[in-house]
Amino acid sequence: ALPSFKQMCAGQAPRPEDSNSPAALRVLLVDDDATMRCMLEGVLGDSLGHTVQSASGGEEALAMALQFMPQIVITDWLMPGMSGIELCRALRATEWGQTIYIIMLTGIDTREEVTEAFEAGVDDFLTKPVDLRSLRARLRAAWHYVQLLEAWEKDRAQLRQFAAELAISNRRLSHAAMTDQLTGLPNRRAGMSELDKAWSASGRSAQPMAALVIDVDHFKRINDSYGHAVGDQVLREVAQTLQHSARRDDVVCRLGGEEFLMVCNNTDLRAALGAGERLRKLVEVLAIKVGGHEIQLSISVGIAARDASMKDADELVNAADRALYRAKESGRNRSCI
Ligand code: GH3
Ligand code: MG
Ligand code: MG
Ligand code: MG
Repeated sequence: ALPSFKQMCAGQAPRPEDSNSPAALRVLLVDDDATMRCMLEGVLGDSLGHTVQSASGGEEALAMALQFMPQIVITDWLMPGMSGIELCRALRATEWGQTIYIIMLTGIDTREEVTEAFEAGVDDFLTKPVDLRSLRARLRAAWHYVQLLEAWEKDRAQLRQFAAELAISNRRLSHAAMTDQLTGLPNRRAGMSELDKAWSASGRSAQPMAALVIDVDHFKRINDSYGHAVGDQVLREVAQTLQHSARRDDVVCRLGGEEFLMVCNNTDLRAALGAGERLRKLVEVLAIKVGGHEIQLSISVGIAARDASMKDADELVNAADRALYRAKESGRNRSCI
């Protein structure tokens, strides 16, 4: 015979508000027997202080579980419609149902059936008539499981957050490592990497490519006449002009000082010379206004296109450097190949 509701409530049940007792759990009760549901609701809810919902069958329980997200399911085995064991399998087949602590509470109790229940995924097995001392003891085990699970989920969420922040800061760092502080252009390292990429692509596609090395003429004079800060501003303006006039396929970087590199994909010597002259003329007509001064300047451009004699991208840049030297030697403000 089942103990009366009053008898059960008289038990020394730990309540969530006691500091040493389990916090309230979300418990879903599943039993086709209304008396049983009522009795367990009384014990678990009123007496132990858990949050309880109950269902009279497997299908109803499954639908409820989706809304209620129980931490513990206590289910009967034999019910009309979906049985407790089928409910258990259905829950375990979902992602959210994997971690629910399932207690089978049933009159069925042969050795094989107990095994079958565990095979279906239950975590604990209790037989009717329910012994409340045993139920409380097993709920304590369930509670420990829920605590560990929640701690683990919290750690995992923190770890995910940490990984996301790390990824953002890594992206920032690698962007900073590839960017020139003064001009915002790709720096030498980034430029050389673009050059290598372009070199490989042109090797694969058999398309031409070219490199332009650009140097501001008599830049030292600008620093000497107007100061370093004005010199910096002039470099920013020149960098912007170069970048804005570059085509989509071109990459402009600051090699250092007042020297820039433009990597031109799919560009032959003739087109590269056209590009160099265009840049040179753009800079020639610039009138940069800084600190009350209007500064005019020019650039020299050394140009080289990839040819069969070159074995790597360094040779291409060296050829462009030699062309730049010729441009300087022959009077500056010009493009040389
Ligand atoms: P040339 O026509 O032969 O290229 O003459 P130049 O004066 O431009 O060449 P040089 O290499 O003698 O001088 C380059 C100057 O650029 C010297 C250096 O102080 C200055 N410089 C290098 N980096 C920076 C920078 O970041 N900011 C400023 N303001 N000046 C820089
Ligand atoms: Mg039943
Ligand atoms: Mg210079
Ligand atoms: Mg220089």
